[in-house]
Amino acid sequence: MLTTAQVEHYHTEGYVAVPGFLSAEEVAAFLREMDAVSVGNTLANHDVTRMEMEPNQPPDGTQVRRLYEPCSHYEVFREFSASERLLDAVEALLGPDLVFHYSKINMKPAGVGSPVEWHQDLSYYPLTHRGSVSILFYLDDASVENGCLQVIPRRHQADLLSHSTDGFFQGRVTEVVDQSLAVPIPGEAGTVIFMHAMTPHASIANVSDKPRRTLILSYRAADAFPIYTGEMTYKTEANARLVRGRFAHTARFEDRTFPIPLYKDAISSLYDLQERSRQGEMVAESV
Ligand SMILES: O=C(O)CCC(=O)C(=O)O
Repeated sequence: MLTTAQVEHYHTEGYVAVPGFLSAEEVAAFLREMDAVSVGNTLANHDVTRMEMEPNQPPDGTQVRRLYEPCSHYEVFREFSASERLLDAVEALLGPDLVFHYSKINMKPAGVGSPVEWHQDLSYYPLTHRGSVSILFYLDDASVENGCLQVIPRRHQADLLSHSTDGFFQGRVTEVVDQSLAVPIPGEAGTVIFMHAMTPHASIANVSDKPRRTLILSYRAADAFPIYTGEMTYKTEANARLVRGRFAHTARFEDRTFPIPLYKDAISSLYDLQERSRQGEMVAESV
């Protein structure tokens, strides 16, 4: 359970880190399952419905960038996503009625792990209110060198930063981010970070010789309903399920206006979108 001070830190700073949330046995069980799922996949030949590979490796390279939706596909993660201990912590932040939204594992392999650029999670999936938390579990010791999470504290209550260029969603902040405000959150394996879905965050590429595998789960209050923004809403809602309490019969509204992500093309992930944005592909074509 979270302490009152931890809950307060979350609401004031936009995140709270809790060391030792996972036991060494839980971390080991997760890593075993991830190894079993990843084995045999290569850049040239992998299960595209279950994972994404690091692009900068030879065709027979085996470095996985992301495992999709572990809490829907694999029992050990699914059970964890509905576990009392975790839901008690989420309830302390969001209230008694909780919807599991999505999950993923970012592998950030040693030497090649892709960067994640500054963004706010709600820019991808606007909700009727901001009661949504992204929860990151370090499965390796995470340091600045292997790309631990960085956040900008106390920015979650302001308006959404711009994530668009020429009207098209870029999946990353498109205004200048004051790097001096960034706070890295290193932690040992088993550390969890509860991060408000409006908190700007990023992580650098992993140039170290140690992996930085991170399990990420998102939950929202049951009365935070998705705002329909097109096909991507179906995609981000595909695995949503009530995990505690009751379905909401009333949607709660918070912001009078909220930016809608307009996608230029279908994307496979945040990495794909941010990469295309860096290459300048996600802007209006010239006529
Ligand atoms: O893996 C990370 O460092 C950040 C993850 C993240 O922000 C994301 O996948 O949306």
